[in-house]
Amino acid sequence: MTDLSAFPITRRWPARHPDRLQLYSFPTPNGVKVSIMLEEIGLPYEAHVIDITKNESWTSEFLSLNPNGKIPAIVDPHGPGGKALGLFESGAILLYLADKTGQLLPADAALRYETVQWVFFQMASVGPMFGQLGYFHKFAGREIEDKRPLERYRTETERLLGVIESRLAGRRWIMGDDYTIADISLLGWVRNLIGFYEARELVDFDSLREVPAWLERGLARPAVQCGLEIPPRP
Ligand SMILES: N[C@@H](CCC(=O)N[C@@H](CS)C(=O)NCC(=O)O)C(=O)O
Repeated sequence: MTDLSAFPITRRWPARHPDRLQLYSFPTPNGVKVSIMLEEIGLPYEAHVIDITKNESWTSEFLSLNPNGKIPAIVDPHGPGGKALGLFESGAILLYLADKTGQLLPADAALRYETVQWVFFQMASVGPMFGQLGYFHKFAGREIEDKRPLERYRTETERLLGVIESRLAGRRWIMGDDYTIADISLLGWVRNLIGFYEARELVDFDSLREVPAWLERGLARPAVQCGLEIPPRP
């Protein structure tokens, strides 16, 4: 039987199936990247809900796995060299799972780096900028009278949507015919922007052609539908 006792997180969130990959997450745009990926690749896993609305990602047990206090994080009992591996940062986890299973990341070196480039684009630009737009449009920031921060993130979000729109022209997925981790990294964020953040009109989403069609294709995938709900909200 696999022993995960070296990971203090398992004391608060015990593994019922320690030989399965352990996912610590919440169904947010960053969290669902990993659950969608796991559903797509068919790797057995056990999902633990880390309720970020109750600050559970700031508990000492969670911080022992991710000192940055953010979901998602994983423990793979069957990591490199057969040793258990803990990992945080959704982009790093997507790359790890793609490498581990040989799925959703092209084997050709040039195409691989092109895919990684789009994952980094999501991590460095789309996530942080859309997230700030959400804060200033829907959450506490909307009370702020000075609308310059909202305007700054609205403009930047529209610009980033334009980058994705251009990339998708003539392509079914970000990398063309093949659905990859680049799509997985972006789908939840674009969905969240027009859904949970209620920014559809604000960013003139309906003026786009390629992005809405790509989002619809992505959301039609059974693994995406399933992953979006994992782990279920308490
Ligand atoms: N760059 C990180 C960002 C993770 C992140 O921001 N997670 C948010 C949820 S989407 C979180 O855990 N927030 C809880 C908090 O800050 O209290 C990643 O992609 O994994």
